[in-house]
Amino acid sequence: MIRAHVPASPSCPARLAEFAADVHEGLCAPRKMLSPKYFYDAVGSALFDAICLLPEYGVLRADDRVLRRAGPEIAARLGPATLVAELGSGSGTKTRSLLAALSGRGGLTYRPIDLSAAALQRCRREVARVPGVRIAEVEADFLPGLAVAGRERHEGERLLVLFLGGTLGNFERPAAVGFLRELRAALLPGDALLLGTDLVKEPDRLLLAYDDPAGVTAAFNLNLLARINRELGGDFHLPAFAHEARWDDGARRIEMHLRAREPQRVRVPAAGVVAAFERGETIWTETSCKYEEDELVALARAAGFRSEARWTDGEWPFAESLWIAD
Ligand code: AVJ
Repeated sequence: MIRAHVPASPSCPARLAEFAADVHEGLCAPRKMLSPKYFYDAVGSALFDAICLLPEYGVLRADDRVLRRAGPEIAARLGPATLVAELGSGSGTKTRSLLAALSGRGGLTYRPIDLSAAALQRCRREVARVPGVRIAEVEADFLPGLAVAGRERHEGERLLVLFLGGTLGNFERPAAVGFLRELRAALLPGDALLLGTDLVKEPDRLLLAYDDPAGVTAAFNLNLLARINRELGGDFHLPAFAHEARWDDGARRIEMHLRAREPQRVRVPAAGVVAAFERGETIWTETSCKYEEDELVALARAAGFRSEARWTDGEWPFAESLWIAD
């Protein structure tokens, strides 16, 4: 077997230790699982950008359309003097039009927060073209990153947090409320959250979006195992796992799994793991909850916000909600 000895994008030592600990916990659990936040190394971030180009995956285009349409109204409602922080900016393509609308009346500071240094580099290039925007990247997880970004706030300035693309869906519903409460605790009354959520739609459309015929999503999912091999010295044999997307109607969520095609044993030395797989056993790698529009107001209230406005896309049902911290 040919093995690359150089990681595609090496994590810093502290990050690597956390990755190792999470891989240990996830692969030793009775139901094996890995966190979707580890999808986004340099390769995974590029594969996600490719997913967003797929005709079957309407999420990003819907987000982008709604933001273009609502941008001027969002800017008018929020007024000038805004510090903008984005959780999980990725390459920032969908954010550009909104930043342009917001910076119309004077300069603004934009703090994209992402775990992927590669994505942040691309984000800087994308946003550099928007006049009046000063960009200062934060390479961190969401809430620690938000704490860093919030420290930059000037007297009387309002903080606008962007959480776009439907990423909230990665939390199970109860965990989503918990996360939004923690986010609220990092804000001051009057601060704003612009939240993108993918909406419930026909299961067939969703299944195609998460299991596209060209296999890009399969590659995105399998890259998580490749990353474990690269960064933690694992010996996952990728062809022995199959990508799988399922729709859970009761929980209104897509699940992504990696299914072992045959019984096998996998070693991940840097995580101190030897994991045995039965045939057909899966690693649960992602949850993507889909929301009903009428859940969103209650969600705002439960998290300590009031729901100020909402815009939706009809072509690919998707909602953009503007919430104000109480
Ligand atoms: C970036 C979390 C919004 O759940 O749709 C895309 C990630 N996973 N295809 C999503 C993803 C598979 C995406 N989010």
